[in-house]
Amino acid sequence: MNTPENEARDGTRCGLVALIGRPNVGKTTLMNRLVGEKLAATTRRPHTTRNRILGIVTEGDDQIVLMDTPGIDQERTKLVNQVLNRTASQALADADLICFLTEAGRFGEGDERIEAAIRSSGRPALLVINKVDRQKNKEDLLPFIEERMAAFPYAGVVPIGARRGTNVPGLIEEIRNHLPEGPFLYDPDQLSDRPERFRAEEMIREAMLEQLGEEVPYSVAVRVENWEDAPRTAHIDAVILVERDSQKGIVIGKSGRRLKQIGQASRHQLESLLERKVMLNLTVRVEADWSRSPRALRELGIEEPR
Ligand SMILES: Nc1nc2c(ncn2[C@@H]2O[C@H](COP(=O)(O)OP(=O)(O)OP(=O)(O)O)[C@@H](O)[C@H]2O)c(=O)[nH]1
Ligand SMILES: [Mg+2]
Repeated sequence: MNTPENEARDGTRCGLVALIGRPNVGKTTLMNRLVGEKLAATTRRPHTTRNRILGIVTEGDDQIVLMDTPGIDQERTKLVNQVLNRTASQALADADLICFLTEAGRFGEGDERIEAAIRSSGRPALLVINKVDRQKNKEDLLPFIEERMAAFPYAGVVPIGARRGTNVPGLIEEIRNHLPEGPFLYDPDQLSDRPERFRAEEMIREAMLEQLGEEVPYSVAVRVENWEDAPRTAHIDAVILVERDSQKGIVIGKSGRRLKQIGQASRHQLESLLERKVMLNLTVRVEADWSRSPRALRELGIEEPR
């Protein structure tokens, strides 16, 4: 039937756009910025992102489906790392367009390896140079861009500052120019493939990682176990899963002070996400070696692709 609504949908463009790069280059910061909401945790530590998360940006007749991925890393001893790398590789294979994130002035061996993976994927790619605020002399970017263009035929090069949003509209424009024609994959109002519960877990995890710095390995997970919505308050029970008693002690801190701080910071974030009061009951539990167990990975939404 040719209703006005159907007609409006003719000529749409839609594509899967993978955000790929080393740990800590700012992929999730960029996704949150592009979508305009905090969908997932970002921290100053590497290995913050643990699964593929979709962020959806719909503008006019264009829909950009962003795939945030775990940073690609060399260390492959732990199952959790292997799964992370595979998740990122799968995103490469699925993408219509790749945004390869690098840091201004910091292109190393890890980046070269990723560039090689992009080459063998055969997909078109944009070189996105993030953290330009850190680059004192912007002219220094020019020889770098020349070098990269000589190494790989990027479809475009876009310097940005994801944290402050510098040139992010320019990046959106560039991505839109490379979208294939096709129908929208998601409802135009939808921002992510993840439910609110996941976003809540991410906020608690972010608060925890920020509070703990390097003291606890990233194999710490958060699980929301119960969630009840009252008219103006959400009651949320969440547990922080750690692998060892010693880690439990670190998270709880002296006379419970750490856990209290994590709880306060998370509650604050959750209240602005949910736009209502939040009663958060946060506990810590030891679940030995969860990061080595495929079952636990699946339970936590860290899929193990074939
Ligand atoms: N100076 C500066 N810092 C930034 C910028 N964008 C992101 N960052 C910071 O870089 C750090 C890492 O950001 P994330 O978004 O978590 O990085 P990621 O690539 O998703 O990292 P993984 O998930 O671990 O792979 C955070 O402290 C961000 O605030 C930027 O434009 N400028
Ligand atoms: Mg991330």
